Amino acid sequence: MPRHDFRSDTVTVPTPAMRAAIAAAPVGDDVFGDDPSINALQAHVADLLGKEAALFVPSGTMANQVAIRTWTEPGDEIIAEATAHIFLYEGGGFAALSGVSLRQVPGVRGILDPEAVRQAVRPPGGLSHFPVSKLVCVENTANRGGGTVYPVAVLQALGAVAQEEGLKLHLDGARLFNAAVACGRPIAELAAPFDSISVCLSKGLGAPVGSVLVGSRPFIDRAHRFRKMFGGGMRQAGILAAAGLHALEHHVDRLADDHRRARRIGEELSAVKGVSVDLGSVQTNMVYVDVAGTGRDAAQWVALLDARGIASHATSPTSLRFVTHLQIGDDAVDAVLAAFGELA
Ligand code: TLP
Repeated sequence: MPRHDFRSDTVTVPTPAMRAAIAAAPVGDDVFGDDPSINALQAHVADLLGKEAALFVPSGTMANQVAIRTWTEPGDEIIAEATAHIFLYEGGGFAALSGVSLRQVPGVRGILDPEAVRQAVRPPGGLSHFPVSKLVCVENTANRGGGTVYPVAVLQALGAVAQEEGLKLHLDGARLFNAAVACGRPIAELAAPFDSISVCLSKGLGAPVGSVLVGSRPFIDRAHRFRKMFGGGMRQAGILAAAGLHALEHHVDRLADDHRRARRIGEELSAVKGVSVDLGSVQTNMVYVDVAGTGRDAAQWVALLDARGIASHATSPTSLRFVTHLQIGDDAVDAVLAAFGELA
């Protein structure tokens, strides 16, 4: 039975054409700055995002953690949305690796309100009691929000708040290309308000490994030191960069297909008895499905679907997540809809 893997867009495997690009990649020792494929990728992503420089790192987690460490000192505080990946899913790295506290600001569908961020900033130069607010972290798309996309005006307002309050602004853009495709704006426009941005090549874009951290030349020069400290200085990793360059050339526009398929899952499942989907949150390649009304919990649904060759992920006792990606076609979507039709 074919296995349709909806657990995450991290499960993609390289296409034959990507494997050919990997095989042909010129490589060198990147700790010496000698890898032509990595240098080409870094220059290309910096240019795409309208920033001066970029740094290739093994994972989205490392890109975020290097950014946090580069902008802060122990005892500082960072601000993030209450369900941010940096807070929930990075092993407490902000505390362990940078020694900072994290102030959570609840958003709506994962989207921060700029004025709520302003309220969360510690009073400057005041009592010695407070940590020092240094950095605001934004996630676009917002994963736990449903894969939601920030309106450009909100990004600009966050930029203004950060500037007025004297804070730096970091973007966890693990799925920034999904956001750009969904809202039809140039990716540089979405990146413009930010001092640093991390983007992932190994999610919907389909590269096997790799993320890129982007910012000003002085920021990236300092980030180099922390990438090495965190063990992310790789050697002939141009074979990975070549996969990333291939993905950027061939797999960006097709993200619209992933979004269309997620939307179809959301719309059709929301009509199934006992199932509910917040359709307003289905904006890109994710669908969170509430199964509370079906008489089965999320773990039972995962097991039932698994027996039919469909892998999904329980994100709470009552919620399942389906993520569409490079290896999910219309047949896989049909299989999910048929399974719910028969089992619900
Ligand atoms: N997200 C993964 C899991 O870690 C939850 C997923 O399946 O969605 N930022 C965001 C917004 C992410 O969603 C992820 C991965 C990362 C960063 C981390 O990327 P990696 O896995 O490359 O460290």
